[in-house]
Amino acid sequence: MTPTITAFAASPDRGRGMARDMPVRWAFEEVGQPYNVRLVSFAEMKEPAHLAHQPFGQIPSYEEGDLWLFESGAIVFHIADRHASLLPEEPKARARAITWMFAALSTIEPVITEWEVPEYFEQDKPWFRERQRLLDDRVRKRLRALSARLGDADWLDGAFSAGDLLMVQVLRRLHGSGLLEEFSNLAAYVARGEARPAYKRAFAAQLAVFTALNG
Ligand code: GTB
Repeated sequence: MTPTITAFAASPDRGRGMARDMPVRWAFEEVGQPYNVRLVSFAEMKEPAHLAHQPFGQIPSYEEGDLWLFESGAIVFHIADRHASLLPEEPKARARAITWMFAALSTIEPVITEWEVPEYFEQDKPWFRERQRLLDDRVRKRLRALSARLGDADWLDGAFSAGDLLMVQVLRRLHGSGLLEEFSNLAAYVARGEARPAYKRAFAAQLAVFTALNG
């Protein structure tokens, strides 16, 4: 059965691949699983039909027969778990790759999300610069540790895995900040992820939604 995911009918990111359907699309493309997309408006996301399957009224959700999932990380894990190529077979290597999935979402993403708040919503506040410096340093602290661990390797633990997929997707949110570029191996790591054919197909698919709407 072909799974169906939900995505923004009109993504506020204007097709930059920042919404959470992007890692799910990317995972599908990596494993070669065809998928359908149901586009939803902000109003539809808050209706009972959607809330029954995504309790927070957000995208993405995932439907495959009578299985409904939400949380992009859980969906990426589900896809990776059911197909070869995004998680190693060997149990310890698999556990380490899953650890990197959690690291992306639990250790790296929170400091980036916190960093985005004043960046996007509070630039008019008198304390903006001071807060921005503080949050820049919190992001740097995590990037420094990640950069030290990655070293000159291509991926975080052996072959490209779902851990790298989520990590690259999270780090992409720093594009344009200059912070990523302070760590040349991390900037190269993100570029390597974005150069993957599966990433490019996923990016093009979500961009096509924006282009169809806006010309
Ligand atoms: N933890 C959940 C997951 O990973 O699935 C988070 C899901 C989530 O945040 N979904 C957002 C959503 O549905 C879209 S992706 N928001 C609508 C709502 O809450 O009412 C977050 C997002 C939105 C916009 C941009 N952007 O414009 O750049 C980037 C990311």
